[in-house]
Amino acid sequence: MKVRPPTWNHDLRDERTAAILGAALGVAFTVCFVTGVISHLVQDSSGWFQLPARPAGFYRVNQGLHVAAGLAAIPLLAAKLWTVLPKLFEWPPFTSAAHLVERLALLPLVGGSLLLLFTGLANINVWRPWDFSFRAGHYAAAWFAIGGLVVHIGAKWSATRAALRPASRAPDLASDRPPRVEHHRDRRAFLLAVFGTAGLVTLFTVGQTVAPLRRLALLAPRRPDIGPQGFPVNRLARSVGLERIDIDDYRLVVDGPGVVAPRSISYSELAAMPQTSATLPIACVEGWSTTQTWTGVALRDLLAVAGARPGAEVTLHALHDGRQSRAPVNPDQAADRHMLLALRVNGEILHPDHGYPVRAIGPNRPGVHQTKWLGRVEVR
Ligand SMILES: Nc1nc2c(c(=O)[nH]1)N[C@H]1C(S)=C(S)[C@@H](COP(=O)(O)O)O[C@H]1N2
Ligand SMILES: [Mo]
Repeated sequence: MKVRPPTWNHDLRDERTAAILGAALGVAFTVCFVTGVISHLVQDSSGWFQLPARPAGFYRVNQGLHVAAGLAAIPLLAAKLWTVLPKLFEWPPFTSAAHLVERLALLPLVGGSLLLLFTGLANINVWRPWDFSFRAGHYAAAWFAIGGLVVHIGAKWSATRAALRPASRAPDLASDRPPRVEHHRDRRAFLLAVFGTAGLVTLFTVGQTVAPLRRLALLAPRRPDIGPQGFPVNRLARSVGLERIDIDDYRLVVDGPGVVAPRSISYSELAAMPQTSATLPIACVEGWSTTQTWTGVALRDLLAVAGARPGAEVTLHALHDGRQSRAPVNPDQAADRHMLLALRVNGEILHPDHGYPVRAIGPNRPGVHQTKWLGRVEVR
């Protein structure tokens, strides 16, 4: 005789419920994986993979999808784990070599998924209770999870397809009793609650990047319309000691082996150069974005003044050191007329927290590359 806690026999723990939740998670994880790999490669400045400047909003959509799909996956994963929990206590633990492989793949799949959702959620809330690099750790966990997922899908493909057939009368996972009629009603209510929760999580967070829904972004870590000059700030000028800059001493240096005439340009000289305006988003890797109209000197105009060779690789340097103080500009973006060194936003001089005196802002760049408090443009 087998002894189990009574809830182990819950009717909702059947193949069909598990299959429906699994299929939804498969979609969410695939979206997260593809968008995540793109974002990772884009941030890897040495990388072979470089985003073109156009379409200007691609990265914003990529990252909005990444974070939205990850957030929606949290209730889905919780429900899925609850549904299959009895299986983890199955005895004997495996019955064949194939079964053993399938079960071992659950370790990276479940472990990796939990790690991804936890670190992702913590990171977008700017809470980092670990000492590894978030990006490296999150990326490594993604490969574990996706490896486990591929094995899992391979092992479960036909069973899942069978369980998803409309007339499926899949047996209870944990007992041999035939399903009851009410069972289907209960399952529908359970799935409605789970997908409803995922939907509400999306509705109350996605306004951080989908402007028309911004008033509903009640669960989002950042409200897209709150902050100096009407949009948010993570990194304050105070935190890098740049809240007061002596503008008469300020110089933007343009140098490096890629220029024939290195320059050191004052703020008033920059303001006297031809000004270009562009409406462009800051699209943070954390999934929030804000679109503003920026005005300043086009990078390509500045490069022309310094006699940069065409196709040069540019690195932007902030006036501070450390985290996020440098960013690459690839040749396609450097040649774009809207790759700006902005002095103004919506007509106003930049607030110190938005990078006064000069910040980078260009099309299709991750937020972390839109360097604030620019001090140097290095050309190679
Ligand atoms: N110099 C500098 N520029 C920076 C950052 C920074 O920490 N230092 N943060 C970047 C990030 S991650 C984003 S998303 C955008 C907007 O960040 P903010 O919210 O701190 O303004 O600016 C970018 N520019
Ligand atoms: Mo960011």
